[in-house]
Formats: sequence, C-alpha cells, structure tokens
Amino acid sequence: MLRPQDTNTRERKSLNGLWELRLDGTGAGHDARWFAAPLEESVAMPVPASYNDILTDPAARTHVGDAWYQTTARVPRGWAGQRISLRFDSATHRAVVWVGDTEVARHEGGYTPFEVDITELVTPGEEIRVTAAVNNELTFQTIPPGIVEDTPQGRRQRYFHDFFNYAGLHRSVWLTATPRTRVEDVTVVTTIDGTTGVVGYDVVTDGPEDVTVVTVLRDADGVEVARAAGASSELHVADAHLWAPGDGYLYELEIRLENGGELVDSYLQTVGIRTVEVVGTEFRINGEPFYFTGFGKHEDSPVRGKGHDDAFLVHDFALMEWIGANSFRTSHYPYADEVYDYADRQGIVVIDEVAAVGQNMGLGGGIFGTQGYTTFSPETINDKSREVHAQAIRELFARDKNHPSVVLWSIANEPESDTDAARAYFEPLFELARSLDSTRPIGFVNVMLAPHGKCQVSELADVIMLNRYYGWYVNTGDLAAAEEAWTAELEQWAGDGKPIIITEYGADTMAGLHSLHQTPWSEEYQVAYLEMNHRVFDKVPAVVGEHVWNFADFQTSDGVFRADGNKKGAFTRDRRPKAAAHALRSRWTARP
Ligand code: GCB
Repeated sequence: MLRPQDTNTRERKSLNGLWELRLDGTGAGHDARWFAAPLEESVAMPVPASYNDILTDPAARTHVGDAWYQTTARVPRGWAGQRISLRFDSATHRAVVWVGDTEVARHEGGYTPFEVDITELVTPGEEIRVTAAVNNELTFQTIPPGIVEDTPQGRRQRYFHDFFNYAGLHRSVWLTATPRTRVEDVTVVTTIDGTTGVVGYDVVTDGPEDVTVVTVLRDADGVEVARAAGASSELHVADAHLWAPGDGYLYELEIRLENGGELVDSYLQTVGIRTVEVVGTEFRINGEPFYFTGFGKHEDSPVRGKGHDDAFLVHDFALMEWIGANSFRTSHYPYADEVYDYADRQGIVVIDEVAAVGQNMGLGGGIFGTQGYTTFSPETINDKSREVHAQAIRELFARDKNHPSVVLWSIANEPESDTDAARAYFEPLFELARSLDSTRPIGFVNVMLAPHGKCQVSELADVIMLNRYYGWYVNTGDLAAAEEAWTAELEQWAGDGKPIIITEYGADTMAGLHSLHQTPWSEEYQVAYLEMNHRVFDKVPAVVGEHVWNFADFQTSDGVFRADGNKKGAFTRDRRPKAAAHALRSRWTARP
C-alpha cells in the first residue's frame, strides 16, 4: 500500500480536524446502525489524537469498547474518472468503517494503515459521511494482548505492557485520488559497488491500461542521475552520495507509468543508498561499524496521548540531536509514517518494532510477578494469536521496507522466551520475517527473566537485544552489586559472537528530587545508574549500542510503582532535561 501523495497524477485530501465522537461501551451502536445517520449525543473530537485525555470525563479515560467517530467530507469535483480511496494511517486497535450506509473496511491492529477503494460509492463534488467504530479491547488474540474483565463496577481492560492503552484515530485520515491504472507498490533495495550506488527496484502496477514503467532517479537538487525502464530493474549512480547516520541524504525515484508516451501515473519514492549487515559482533552500515546511541521512545505527550503531532516530532528530534543520540527504537509499536520520513531526512537510525509487547505472564506493567496465566497455551496466546502477530509483521514490513533509516526489525518486546512453547511460537515468525526481508537483520528484545543459557529464542536472532535493570528492579540502590552481576551476565552473552544492543536500561527519576546519597528516584541516582551501566558496556566489545529507557517520561496504567506514569525519561513528559540528559550529552557528543 503506497502513501497518499500529490503528484502530476495523484491528489490527496486530509480529513483531519474535528470529528464527532460517541463512546459505546456495550456495542449498541452496531445494532442501532449509528453509521446510518448523523451521530447523536456526540462531542467534538480532534483527529489525530487519543480520545482518552481530551475531555474531563473519567469515563472517556478508562473507556472499554467502541468509540464511534464520524465526519462529513466533500469529494473534490475534479476527481471524476479517478480511483478514489479512503485511508486511515491508523485506528487503535481495530476499526469497522462505513461510507454512508455501506460498510467498506475492517482492520485489525492499531498501528498500521489500511485503505479501501470507494470509487463506486461516491460522486465527485458531493458530500459523503464517513463513520468509524474504533475498538480498543485487547484479548489474548490481539497484538498486544490483554484481558477484558467483567466486574461489578463494569468492564475493565487489563494488559501486560507498561504504557497507557491510548486509543482512537491517532494518525491522519485521507481521501486519495489516483488514476485507475496506477503504481500499486514499489520495493527498493540498495547496494554499493565501489563508489557506485546501485538502486534495485520492483514495481507492481494495477488497472486496465497497458502501460510501460519508466523510472527516473534524481538527486537532492532535482538533477536526474539515472533512468531505467521496466517494472523491475537497477539504476546505477556514479559517485553516489550515501545515506549514513547523521547524513540523511535522499534521492528521489519517480516511477512513471506511460502509455504511448503519455503519462498515466507518477509516484515519488525517496531513496537512501546504504547497506546494512551483521559481521561477527559488528553491526555495519555502509561497511562501517555502527554504535547505537539513543533511546527507546514512545508516542506519548500530554493531552493528545498517542496522537501524532508534527511539533513533538520535530522537537523530539531536535532534543535527540542536542543530546548526541544517533538512533532510537520505536518501542513498542510502529510509529506514524511521518516519524520515519523525518528519520530518513535527519539521518537518524531506527529499530522498527512490531506491537508484540506483553506476551509474558511473568511480567505486568514492567514489574516481575505472575499474572496468573500460562503465556503460550491453547487458551491464551495461541495459534490464532500467532496468525495476528504474523499479519502485524507483514503489515509493518510492507509499510516501512523502503525507509533507509530502518536498519533492524524487532518482532517482539520481552516475550516469554525461556520455554519450549515460546520457541515453537517464535520459530515460524522468524522464518516469515526472513522471507519478507533478507536485507535487514532481524531480532527481538530479550527480558531479564530469560538470561543467557535459558533463553531459547535468541539463537534465532541476528542481533542480541537486551533490556536490563540491574540497579533498579534488582540490586535496587546497590550499584556496586549491580555492576558485578550485570558484567557477569553481559560477558556470557558476548560469548555468542553476535552484536549486542542494550535496548533498555533506566531508573525512574522524579525531576527535581535531589539527594547527597545514592537514593533511587533522585536525579543523582539516575546519573550514577547510567554511569555504572556505561562502565559495564565499555568493557564488552560485543556491545554495539546503548538505548536508555526512556527518552521522556510517559503515561502508564495506574499502579503503586508508577507516579503519574513511568518516570525513567531523560526528559520529563513536557521535554525538560533531567540531570541525566546532561550526563548523556557529555558522553554521546564526545563520541567520534
Ligand atoms: C521494560 C519494558 C518497558 C517498561 C520498562 C520499565 O522492560 O520493555 O516497556 O516501561 O521495562 O520501565 O519497567
């Protein structure tokens, strides 16, 4: 599925703005056909945004069930004869969509886009009513998993991951017009041959007309540097300007469909020429060893929750540049398309993660302890769950395959991985991921409960990714003991001969809390904790990256161990630096 674009042959219209919203905890709206008329008893709701924190009503914050969104839009009158589609960049966690009275789409998974051809249902120049029933329920058969409990006080959503279950239309909604004969998909793979950049591409077309494919590659100044013909071919760029960390140089590939010299469709694909490979314990980009500095992030901000916001996008990247971060992980789900576009442009490296988080009944909200279920079983996370997980992998890879910033896939965060059942669950998912993309390394993020020697899934991965909290959840306040235990474990992993990225290490810290002593929750402790970790990493050459947990404080579900959310940010939720941010800046900006 291609991105909505304005080109010589394509147009898009944003449906962002104020929609009508009505919450429906009982599912009554389907039977009552709420899609068939203007929504009653509705309130105004911005799109994109999570609906949870916008209003003052506590019922919206903890709502479980459907959230009915509705808007009207006029189809541009100039779109007659075009193929008209409706696209949601995301609907968390699933949606049923109607245009007028007609159901047009159903989509499962809260962080990837879906689109539907509505040409036959609309008349250019006329207004349409668009309704989406967006459901936020998590079960053992969803990604991520959860349980809806019926209590005397009503339905309650439980989940096993440590971030608030924000829901709604978190990203843009579009009407798009393309020619009926059109570019349907493109895959770009780049390699480097000496100083020549090789851009391989594969174009899929659809539609009634007989067309030929012509591709034109232009540099950042718009100067044509290569041209080819055919749906599948290679372009050669002499003295290529490579895409590299810190140097987000992008070419633009125009894919032209032509019929007798006439332009039928034109789609623009940005291209960064770079290679990624794992060699021994090195993670190489363009043949050079790369060391990741940065964070696990969240899409999270006050008021808008997980709603995408360009102001926070640009501000967060500015803070990452200030602090010397060259990379981040999209913990724990695919982020908005705009984030990857901007990472491409800024030369920021991305570990792209599937929303498979919380598949571990030994953990809840970041805390060890049994959740009272068996993780993988016919009654809990089962074959059906794995099929949903597989689809989430397919959709993520299809969406993000052409981003040069994406150098590594993470297919799960902290699943149970020390049992035969876990191994059986993950083996086919690794096979699937490899069949979809042979150009990038593939891994998953290992949890402390499955240390070296116990983890049965790590051997399937190209890169070892470890989340470890020595000095926080274990050896709390005792950094000397933490350092010894952490060093011992890390040295065991180093023996596997693979690159190791520390994908999480962090300590909750209340901004403004100070202490003379090594007191957990103080700003001084966070700094000392990070310094201890860095001493450990610097002793182990196989460590090729450090991602602090987290970039910023973020909202979670309620719990006695969370004070208005998780406080492990180097920045507060409103992006003010804690002492740790200055300490990280000293370390990271001193790197060559
Ligand atoms: C983890 C999880 C992350 C939590 C973090 C914590 O291991 O991957 O989602 O937020 O720990 O702070 O407990």
